[in-house]
Amino acid sequence: MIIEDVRYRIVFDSRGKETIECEVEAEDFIAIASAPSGASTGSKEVLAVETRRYKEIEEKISKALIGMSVFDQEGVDETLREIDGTENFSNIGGNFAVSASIAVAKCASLILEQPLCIYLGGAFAREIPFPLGNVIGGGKHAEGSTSIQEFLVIPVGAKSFFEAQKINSEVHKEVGNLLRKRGIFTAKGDEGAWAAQISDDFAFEILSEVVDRVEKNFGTKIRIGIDFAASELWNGEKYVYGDKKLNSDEQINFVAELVEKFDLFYVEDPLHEEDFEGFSKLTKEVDCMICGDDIFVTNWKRVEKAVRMKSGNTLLVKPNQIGTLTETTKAVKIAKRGGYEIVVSHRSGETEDNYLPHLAIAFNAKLIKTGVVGGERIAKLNEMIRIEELLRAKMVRI
Ligand code: 2PG
Ligand code: MG
Repeated sequence: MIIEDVRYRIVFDSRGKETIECEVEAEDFIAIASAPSGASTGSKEVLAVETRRYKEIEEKISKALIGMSVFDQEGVDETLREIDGTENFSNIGGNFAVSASIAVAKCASLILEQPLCIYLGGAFAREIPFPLGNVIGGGKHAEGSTSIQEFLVIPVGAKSFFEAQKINSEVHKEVGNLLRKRGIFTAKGDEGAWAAQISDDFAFEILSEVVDRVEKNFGTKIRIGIDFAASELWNGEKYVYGDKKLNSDEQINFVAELVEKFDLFYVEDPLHEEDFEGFSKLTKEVDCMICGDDIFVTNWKRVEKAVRMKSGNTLLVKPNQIGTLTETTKAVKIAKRGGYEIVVSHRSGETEDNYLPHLAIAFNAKLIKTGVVGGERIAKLNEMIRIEELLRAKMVRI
């Protein structure tokens, strides 16, 4: 069962930007995986290299991987690291590495005629994560809209993934209707969330009103979450929200107040990417999922530090932040051992690839963050509906 060929091609992502996909061939099976891309990236993420270098990199990677066992995921990932030779994949690119790493796993699961989630360790998976739906967005995903990057909803009372996604879609639609009714022009940001020239306070007001209404209609509890993407708000000294500027302690108080006022279920990147101490302080203060994205960048060394310092209680998992499935899995294991919850996440620039829900099942994630609308987001949500049917799984207890 050896890898017979590894090929790359340039394709496009949901922002219309070039990205690469990798094709791995073994035993007459061909698997394809592509690399997503972020807009609010952490500075410690591995780097994506330019797509125009694909022929040269294809030659390097295929030379190294052809002849290896398609089932030797760790060996493949170590080889990708070796031929790159840098800490941040600046040589062959995290985008080339992650697409090869995932395509190899997909190819192995095809040969075994197993769903990817089962191949990756989900044989005992009987739980489906809740969808974390982005309904109002700003920051780097829609400049001119809210300062907070994402206003999210979690239908914590839903009985199935299908029902949960139905509720998230309804909230999304109703938020759009309410904004229009109030005479506010809206468009969609990179992840399909509503973008409008409104303040964060107003976004909370609109969202709370809609959540109350949809909760009543469905008879199902819905909670709110946010992604501050605070590194983008941090100017080196303060967090900048238009005219308002907050220092670290003020930001912690502000976040704690929001958690209290809106009964927030989930807060991502409330502080900038180097503030492990701030994460630790806030986590102690609030009863809420405090999730690290830019601060952890799916890097097990940073997760180890976080666990040691009790910085946050939830790990955001984005394989392209670290470049290989093996290292992604290692970060997840360390986080879980430290008592952290797992949230598997898309990027703002995505393709139609649908491996993400498989990872969420294999890692027994509590939430999957993959938007609410838009073809590239729906590709993942619909795949989770298929997985739910296949596993006859129940929602994670929340
Ligand atoms: C985030 C992500 C996805 P990006 O900040 O969590 O929502 O955005 O891919 O732009 O980093
Ligand atoms: Mg984030």
